[in-house]
Amino acid sequence: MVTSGNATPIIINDILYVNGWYNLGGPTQFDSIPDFNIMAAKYDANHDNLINTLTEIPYEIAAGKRPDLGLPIGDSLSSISRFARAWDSNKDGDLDEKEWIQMKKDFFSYYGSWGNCT
Ligand SMILES: [Ca+2]
Ligand SMILES: [Ca+2]
Repeated sequence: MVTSGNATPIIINDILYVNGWYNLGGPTQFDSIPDFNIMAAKYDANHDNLINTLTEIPYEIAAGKRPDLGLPIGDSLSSISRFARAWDSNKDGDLDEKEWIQMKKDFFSYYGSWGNCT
């Protein structure tokens, strides 16, 4: 994942200001995360109605994507599989529906209506 600084940092009144840009931070790069029932229907390999955070989330399901960059997939999307374990509140290795919904809400709360968190 690429990040870059775009301007000269300055200090005003002992505060350092740095302008930066996150490659997947704009609303046009935001992707939607499927609803839990769609995930369970497509990817719940062991049919326990839970989504295993290590084995049942395809890398391509992402919070943000930049296919226009022409970079390898690992450099052009922010996969949910990298972050999902943080929402495994009972630490059983799986996300149940409640945990999945909370993850979607948390991912998109900062971006307001930019993301699809229905
Ligand atoms: Ca499962
Ligand atoms: Ca869990």
